[in-house]
Amino acid sequence: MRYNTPSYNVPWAGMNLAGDDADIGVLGVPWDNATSNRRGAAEAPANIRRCIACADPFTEDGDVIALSLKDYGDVPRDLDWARYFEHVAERARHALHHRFALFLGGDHSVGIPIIRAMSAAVSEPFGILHIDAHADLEDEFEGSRWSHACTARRALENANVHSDGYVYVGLRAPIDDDIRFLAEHPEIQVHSMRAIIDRGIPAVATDVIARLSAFKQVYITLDVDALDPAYAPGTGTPNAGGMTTRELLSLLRRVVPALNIRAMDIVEVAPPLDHADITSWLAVKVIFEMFGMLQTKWKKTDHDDNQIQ
Ligand SMILES: [Mn+2]
Repeated sequence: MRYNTPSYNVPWAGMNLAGDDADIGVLGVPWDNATSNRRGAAEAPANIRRCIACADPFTEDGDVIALSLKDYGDVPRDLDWARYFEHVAERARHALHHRFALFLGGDHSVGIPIIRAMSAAVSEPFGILHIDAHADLEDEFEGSRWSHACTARRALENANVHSDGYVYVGLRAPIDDDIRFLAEHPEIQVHSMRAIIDRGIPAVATDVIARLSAFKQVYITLDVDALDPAYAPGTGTPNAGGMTTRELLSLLRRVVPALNIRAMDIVEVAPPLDHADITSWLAVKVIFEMFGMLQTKWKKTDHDDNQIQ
């Protein structure tokens, strides 16, 4: 693909928009009824797409993003929470037909139907890399089992999600059930924010890869509040003392080539709480770098496959 025109106001920065055989499937889930503090995450999918339309389709290595992409749009608003989650799971199933699925939240509760759909779509257990300030292991929060504080707990109830395939990076805000559940499940790998600072990202990434390489497929759930509010201020439940953008990118740069990342969500971006779209642009950066890493990896594996044939 040749890139020769500035892409202002061009959907997906002029990436190759294709049909059902596209490399990547994208689904927006504009839902923030489950947030416990400040809302606004429902505006993220539209705002992230708006930012992307003003970006250039390059990675920071200078690679043009030449992957094909199908955008399934947003799951339309529905005030019936159960019905909405059914629709999310149904639409997620379509996005998961692609080689890589990208889900744009929404608050973190949208991970509940998406991970359920992922569990139904695969035939064996898959790993989850959960990057977050919070463990989201509450059995119930504010009277609901679908709070954004319950996402990991609900994820672990799926047939193909096992606690020994669950890895956290960035934790620094444990509460009630988080503390109890993690004490009862020492097999869950936890890299707290303090451990990340003490050990550094390369050592953490090595442990993440060692654990999750036992799984043929891995799902990444990225809550932007894993980052320090200095880097991601536009989020509903910020927590100081988090990762830098570069630490996050460094982690992804190590784990993505080493594991088969099948799908990813980016949740809790809340544009109304943001400043100068810093947090939406962070999401754009992560998305473009992810696409670049997948593209490089697929080019190599497809080439190797062809060599074998
Ligand atoms: Mn969080």
